[in-house]
Amino acid sequence: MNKLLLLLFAFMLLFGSVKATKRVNMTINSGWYFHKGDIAVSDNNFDSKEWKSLNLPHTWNQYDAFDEEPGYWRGTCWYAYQLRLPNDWEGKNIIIHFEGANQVAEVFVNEESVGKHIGGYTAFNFDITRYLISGGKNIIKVKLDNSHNKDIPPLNADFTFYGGIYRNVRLIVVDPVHFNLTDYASEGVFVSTPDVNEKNAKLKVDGNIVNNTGQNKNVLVENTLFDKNGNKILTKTINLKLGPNAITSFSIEGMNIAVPDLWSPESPALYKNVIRIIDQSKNTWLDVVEVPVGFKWFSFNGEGFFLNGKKYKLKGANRHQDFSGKGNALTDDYHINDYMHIKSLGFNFVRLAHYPQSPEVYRICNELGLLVWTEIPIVNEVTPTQDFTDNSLNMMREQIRQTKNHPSVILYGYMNEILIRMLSNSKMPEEKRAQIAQDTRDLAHKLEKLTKEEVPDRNTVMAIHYHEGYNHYDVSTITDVLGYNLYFGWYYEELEDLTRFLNSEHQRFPNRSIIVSEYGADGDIHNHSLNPRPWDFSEEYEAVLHSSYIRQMAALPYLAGYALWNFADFGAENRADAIPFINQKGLVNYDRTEKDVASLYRAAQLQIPILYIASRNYTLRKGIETVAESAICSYPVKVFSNSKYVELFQNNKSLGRKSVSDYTSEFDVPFTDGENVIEARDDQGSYDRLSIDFSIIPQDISKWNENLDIAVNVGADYYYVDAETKTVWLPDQVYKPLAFGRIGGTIFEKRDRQHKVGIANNILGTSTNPLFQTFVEGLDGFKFDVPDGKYSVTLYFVENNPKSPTKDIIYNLSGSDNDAIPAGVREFSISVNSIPVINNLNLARDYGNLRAVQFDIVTKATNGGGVSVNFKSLIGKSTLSGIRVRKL
Ligand code: GCB
Repeated sequence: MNKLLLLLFAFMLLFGSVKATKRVNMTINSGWYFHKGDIAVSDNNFDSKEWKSLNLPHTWNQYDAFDEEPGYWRGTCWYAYQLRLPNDWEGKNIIIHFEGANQVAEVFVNEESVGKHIGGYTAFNFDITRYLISGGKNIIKVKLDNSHNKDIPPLNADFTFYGGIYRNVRLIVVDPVHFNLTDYASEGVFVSTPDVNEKNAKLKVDGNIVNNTGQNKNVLVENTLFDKNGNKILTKTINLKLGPNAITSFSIEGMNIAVPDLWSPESPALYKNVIRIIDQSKNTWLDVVEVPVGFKWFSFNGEGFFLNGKKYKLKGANRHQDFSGKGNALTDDYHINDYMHIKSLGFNFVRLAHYPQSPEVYRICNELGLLVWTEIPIVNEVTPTQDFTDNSLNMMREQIRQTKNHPSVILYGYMNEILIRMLSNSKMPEEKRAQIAQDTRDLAHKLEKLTKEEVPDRNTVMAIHYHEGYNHYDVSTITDVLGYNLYFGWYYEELEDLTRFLNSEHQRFPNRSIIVSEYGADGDIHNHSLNPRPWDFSEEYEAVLHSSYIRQMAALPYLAGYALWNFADFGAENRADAIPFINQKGLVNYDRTEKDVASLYRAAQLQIPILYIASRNYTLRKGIETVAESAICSYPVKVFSNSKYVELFQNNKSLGRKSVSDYTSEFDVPFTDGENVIEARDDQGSYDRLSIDFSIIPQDISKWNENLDIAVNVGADYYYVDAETKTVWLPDQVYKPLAFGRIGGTIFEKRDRQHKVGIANNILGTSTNPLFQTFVEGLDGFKFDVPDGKYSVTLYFVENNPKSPTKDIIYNLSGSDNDAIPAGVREFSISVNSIPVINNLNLARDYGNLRAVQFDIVTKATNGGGVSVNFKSLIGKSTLSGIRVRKL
């Protein structure tokens, strides 16, 4: 067509003489049926109790991934939906689009299979037009299986693989001539910005058009770019001949934008690119797609990351896609809220760990200004089969085609700690290792090649763990950027080893582009410590670790950036820490309420004044008087701030002004019994306030009369507040006259990793893991020098004997010699104030391993003798996890 005709056509469009056949794109999430377990495709017995009505998003592992039973249900389930076609869809093409279903889905329409999809984290769709009956009721069914499958990544990982149709399902209704939606469930149109600088930007559009009519078609493809205010910047139109029942590709180039408004996290300027298919003969728009465009350029090298010509530090958070009580079945609002929350803490970067996330996530990141690392879930190890390779490559291609239109995406990743299984198996022969490394490299090279072909304008990345093996086996040199998941001061070594290690890697590999792709500590808002250490799960240690990392990483100029682990706590079925089945390295809890560290990042990263009194979740405190009879307990209070000085007040009295370092200042506060109003002010005019209800325990408890209640978390060095009962559990201590404490015994030190006391197991029959996970063995007694009176004494026990996982295991107890007896083979008797109360307590035999056992005993203290609990070992060592004495 000549220019004149094009002009004429544009004129007609302007004055509305061109009709638009609108594309319909809508969710069909409501009114599905669900059947747990496999059935025949012909089972339409939706009224039976085997089928349950529900709305999507849905997962069948919402609850069982968090109950005491090991594992969660993995197998085949069915979903069904009854679809009636409106009359005006006659003659249209109908595509059913799944944003994500975990993990192998087969879709049926009216009992005919329309296709199968492998992989739980990418979208897929099918053109179901020819299977549908117009005017009648159509039954769509999805057979979905989340069984473990050695050929589908992820094979195993530290997160729960919830099964279900856990994202939106959509119907897309289009003219038979439309952009190709079934090209790996992409939009069928790909917009790129091949060359951008401050003065000029180039825009390019590629795509495929499906012509499902039996005739040749002459169409126009019109591309229009609008700026953020809706002003039209340019239009370019091309002619295209579409063969009958064929897919035709097109490309529109030569579009230049002078002085583009650049996209960056600080100023996420988005243009809108509208691409239309116009049927010349009928003056009709046949299909239209809108794609956001952000003009920017970026690069990674050994000196760091550069955005729009300037050095730029990526400050990021990883994020998993599940939520308390819901598993991964989240509506879009949950996703949007998370990324708004991340942005509000001053981050400019996110790693979508460990899998592609909902389409809404990428869209919101474009808008908010969050740079994105997206990855496919090849975690821990690969299977050396052709199917695993094919599935991985397919997932990567799906991920890329589905997300490459998003300007926020800069990094495509494909492996996480991929040698960890092999490298942590010290017994594996070298030959086997070399083979695994070779298989892993082969797959990585294939994924690398595919990614470079698909998105030459983005960078590739993988995340490795702290092990020289990645260099040794040449896995660390494959991607453009290397992410290091580093847990110094948590799983290994000390906090300051971070700098030492990164500097040495940078010196050895000066051209390597490095991101710290994970770091963090588990923190529970119910555990609080005056001497925070790794694995006490205290909020205080979590803050200590992050504060150290923030300081160290800010001083490493070559570091491209970081992404902490993790924005939020998340479901991880194999964990049994303070809260079982949850990885608690979040800045926010599983329900997104904040932990202290969230505000530490606010102070460190936001350019606005921040002042925050820390340990904010710890408003109910107890402590022993610092000086006898002073009725005062000195207790540190930290304040996070980005000002120079902070002044702290307690009940209106100034405690002085202190300088801030590492965004923190610390005060010693002389807490008094009752309400303590703590106020902070800084030199930026900010103010914060926290009311703390403090109960002082006298050093000499022998005259304590009112509300005497002493609860001791035996074996623990931190305070623990029971979330439900609000009982404050004090740290363990050794008995001194006039006070309380244990007599004899040693704290059990055998968490399965460094620095730890206690055990990292879920305790059955209780929701208070931290009370039971620490304990003392071999103790002789526990004494409280309380005044005369009536008391309730509660004793808490747990058996920890990995060899006795079930009740009623018969031990050969004959001829036992104490030292040779494994933990758990024990029998002891307890007397309270000389009265035998529990005889021959054999926890393993009578209650089984790892079950919370509790006895409440009523006793009387007379003649100044206090409450005295005595342990007599009969076999092995006595044990005690907690003790509480309450005045009745
Ligand atoms: C890692 C893994 C991540 C885990 C995390 C942890 O290195 O990449 O999936 O959740 O450590 O908390 O241990």
